[in-house]
Amino acid sequence: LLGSSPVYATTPNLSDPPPIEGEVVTEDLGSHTIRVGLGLAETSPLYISTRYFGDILSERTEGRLTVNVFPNSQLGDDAQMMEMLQTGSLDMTIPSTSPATTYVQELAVFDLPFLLPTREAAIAVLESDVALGLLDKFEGTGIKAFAYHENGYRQLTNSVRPVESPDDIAGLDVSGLTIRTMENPVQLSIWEALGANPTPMAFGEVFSAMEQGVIDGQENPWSTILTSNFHEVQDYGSETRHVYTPFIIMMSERTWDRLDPVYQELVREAAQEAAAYEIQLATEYDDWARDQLEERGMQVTRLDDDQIAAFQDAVQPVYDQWAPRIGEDLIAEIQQIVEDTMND
Ligand code: TK8
Repeated sequence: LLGSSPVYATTPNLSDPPPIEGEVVTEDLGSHTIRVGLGLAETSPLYISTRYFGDILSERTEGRLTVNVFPNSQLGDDAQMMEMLQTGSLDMTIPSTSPATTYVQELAVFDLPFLLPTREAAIAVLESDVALGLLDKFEGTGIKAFAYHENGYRQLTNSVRPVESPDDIAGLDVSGLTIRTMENPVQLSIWEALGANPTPMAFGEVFSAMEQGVIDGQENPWSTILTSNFHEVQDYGSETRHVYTPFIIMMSERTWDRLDPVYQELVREAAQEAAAYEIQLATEYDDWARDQLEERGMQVTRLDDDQIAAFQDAVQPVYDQWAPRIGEDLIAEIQQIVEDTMND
């Protein structure tokens, strides 16, 4: 369960969604209610953009397609919701790539630490043919994947001590931090390399695990840390930016098959438009969320380049261990996009 405090009244100066234009399908091609399950809270950029996704669809079908959004992991966690797509008991979800590697192993490229150094490069990668090609690999799983959304740069929080270096995680004279990781073997390797006691866990259980002291900390983008009220149980944050993992907007193939091809095309387009809006919102939310966390009492440690380099050095074994399995060529292609973007 997520924190219990009321939804925040304050939100950043978020851009309004782009006006919904495009052709309206006036012909009755059937009525459908599409249920979308999300792990994050109602205040998250992801929830806001998913509501926009629904608005686009109902606008363009004169209300024949409607979207109901279920936030806060109330229908299950990422892994469970993907299984529900396969059986057809849920229509859509937008999970992180990390648990989705169960279906498409190559998506673990996004789990590699410090791969996408700037947001500009990261977004170029999300929109690239290389990354979009990975979504085609869901073929045959019972899931149709449409587009990436931003989750964002992941940052470390904990309830024990400020963290400036991997040594602070490992603890020299004291015990190492117990850190919740996503359910993914590369994530586990990262936190082992940093000297933590990594504990894989579904996102929906993280708040209470921290509240009960089962774990010392977790890592997620500032926006998720804020909108999930993690600062209520985490005194320290560190701006590590160690991983940039995206979300994927996806649909049950059973639902897809029930839709008229005209509606299928609308769903695909709306997913892309929602993704573009979400990436914009997530970008606007990020620094603002960090500042809000500080205002709400979290001690946030900024790290300089040398300090970040110490984290980078410590996680080098993760590349040695995983690059061959993820695919050296795929990694090189992504690195090339990053380089091209940075040289522009
Ligand atoms: C939400 C998750 C979450 C992810 C995690 O369903 O598990 O920490 O960052 O946002 O996908």
